[in-house]
Amino acid sequence: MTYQNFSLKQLQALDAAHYLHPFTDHKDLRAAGSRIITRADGPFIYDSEGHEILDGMAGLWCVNVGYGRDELAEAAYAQMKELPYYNSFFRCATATPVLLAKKLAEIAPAGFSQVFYGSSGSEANDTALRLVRHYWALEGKPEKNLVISRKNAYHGSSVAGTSLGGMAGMHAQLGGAVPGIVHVMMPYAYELALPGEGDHEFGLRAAKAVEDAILAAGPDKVAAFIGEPVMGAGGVKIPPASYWPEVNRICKKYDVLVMLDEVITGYGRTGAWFAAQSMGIEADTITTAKALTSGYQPLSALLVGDRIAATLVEKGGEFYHGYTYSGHPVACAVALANLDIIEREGLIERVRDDTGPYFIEALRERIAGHGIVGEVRAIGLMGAIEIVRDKETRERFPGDGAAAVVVRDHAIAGGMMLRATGDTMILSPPLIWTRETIDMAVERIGKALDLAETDLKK
Ligand code: PXG
Repeated sequence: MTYQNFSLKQLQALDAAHYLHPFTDHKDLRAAGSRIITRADGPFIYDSEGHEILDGMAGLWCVNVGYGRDELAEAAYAQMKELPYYNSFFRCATATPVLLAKKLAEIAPAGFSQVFYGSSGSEANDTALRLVRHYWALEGKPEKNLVISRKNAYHGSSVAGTSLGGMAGMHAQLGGAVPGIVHVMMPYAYELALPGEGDHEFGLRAAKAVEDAILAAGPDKVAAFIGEPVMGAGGVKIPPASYWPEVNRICKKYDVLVMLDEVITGYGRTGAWFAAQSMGIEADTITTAKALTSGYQPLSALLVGDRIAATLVEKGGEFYHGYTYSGHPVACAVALANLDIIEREGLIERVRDDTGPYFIEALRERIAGHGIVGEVRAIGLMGAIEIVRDKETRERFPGDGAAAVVVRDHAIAGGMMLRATGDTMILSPPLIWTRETIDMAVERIGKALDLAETDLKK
């Protein structure tokens, strides 16, 4: 049964009848009908009607090596033929996750030599939460179990992921978060800096909120701080340079662990394997998923720092945690082939030295001056465009994010896929983008902004 036998209308009817999509208003979707994406190649996706769309989001922040990589399909095929599955429980292992763990230890920041696998970022953050609490219990401090996070953080959609995250709408539907998680202000200068407050001072103040939360609870009650190096789903919020060093200093001072969520930033996005390296952040766990396989297979890897790993090994006792697909051999085979492509094609160096600097320059020179753009910002190949009614006062359009949806819809109609988060447009393209692809994207975004401005200022 292939989709070619179905018209778009038929597929949309079946979709409406049977498929509950993630993060979707199901009533709204049934009125609009889904766009059906049928194939993809390099930086482009194609829908059932043959429209070619430049994918400014790398799927959902994941397809770092771009589409159409036969090599990854072949790695999966070969592994499936040889051994499609066996578990890593009961003193067993398969070879592929072992070899991938060795590779991850080589590319990870110093002090990370162990890995725990899952199938998604949410699962990896569940693991991270349970692991840091287990760590303190093994150290004889089970009461040191509070985790500090940030408002608007995104750490996944499982119960623990939602609880760790700071999305108000998600919490409202949770009906009871995992206890022992508190949320402090995010390091988002564009909206939260006080009049006259510079970026540097703002970054220190946002970090001080972490210290205040530690002191409010008592340092002997606080297990860890969790944060994305750059808040992704929350709107590519890049903290001031003063923020992370100060958070690190504070966490060290009170012996609070740092759980770094690199589900988006991991595997090249910021111009280094990990943002821990490009941004100089010290961490005890690093959550990774998405671009580990460039989205060709579901896989997550929680990188576990030596401090925690040493305690697990020395103290022993079973850590009652794991998933059927922890260390899935097919997903791990694809990850190995994917990391090989990233390395062989020098994609990280390209982002660091060429396309990353070109990307921010293109946004600054050709987008920042637009009448409805309040700010552009980027790190590596991850960027944001703030949509405002008034550039000077930073006043937003009415409708809480409705304006960004207008921009997005014009962009997609003009062959450019990007995301709208609140009043922010976000971009996180495949790392295979060249200067020419960036030019194409910026031109299409500029046109979408023009059309949106006309609509919005009517
Ligand atoms: N941490 C971070 C930082 C993420 O961005 C997760 C954890 C959870 O990963 P899984 O694989 O469980 O989805 C994510 C996921 C969006 C969007 O709208 C972002 C994510 C997922 C879905 C939508 O930008 N990020």
